[in-house]
Amino acid sequence: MRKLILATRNLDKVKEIKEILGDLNLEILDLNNYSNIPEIVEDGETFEDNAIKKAREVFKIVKLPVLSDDSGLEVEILNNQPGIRSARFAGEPTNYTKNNEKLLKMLDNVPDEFRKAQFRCIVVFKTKNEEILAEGICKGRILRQMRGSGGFGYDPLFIPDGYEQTYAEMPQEVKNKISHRAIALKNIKPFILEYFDKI
Ligand code: ITT
Repeated sequence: MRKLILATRNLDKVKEIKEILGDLNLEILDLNNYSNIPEIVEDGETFEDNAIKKAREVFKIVKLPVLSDDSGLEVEILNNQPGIRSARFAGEPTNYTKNNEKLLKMLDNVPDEFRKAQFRCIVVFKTKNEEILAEGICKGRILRQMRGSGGFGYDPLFIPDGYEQTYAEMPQEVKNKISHRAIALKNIKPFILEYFDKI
């Protein structure tokens, strides 16, 4: 039974994870398929804490291999804010446009050379006997206005180092090769493959 449960309700993440893990020949479900799983309170102090918590809570209920993703944007001059608060930066419920507007306002008078930022993603693969963590980081900078309509979240404001387009302007296949999420998943893929090849 090659079933993997994504410990997320965020459909933007689900879409990217499914595209990136598409070659693994797995049946991938997410929490939108499990209405009995309550909202998980993300009260950890790090991406690792939150990713582990999501993986453990979902595993307890589904008892199938679980993959969680905790991710966000760290802006250097803002002491790595919004960080673990990226989803709800401008308040609840998550609103990507308001989050981007708040970020732009906070960086209003900040010159280009101080607009360095990075996306970070921690993924956790949890099975009955194992709990494996992997990380992916993508460094770049924050623009002065939103550009592009692809992707999600802070994508219209983020240009990865070595590129001219924002995450939201580049083709999704390119984002899925270079992104923080792509790197984290590339690092954890061998462990997922090993598990499913063994059973
Ligand atoms: P789950 O906890 O259900 O997985 P969530 O959206 O609450 O969903 P996080 O707590 O990990 O997930 O917060 C992720 C936020 O970080 C997301 O809402 C975006 O604001 C930002 N983010 C993460 N990855 C991103 C990406 O690839 N592009 C743009 N923004 C991203």
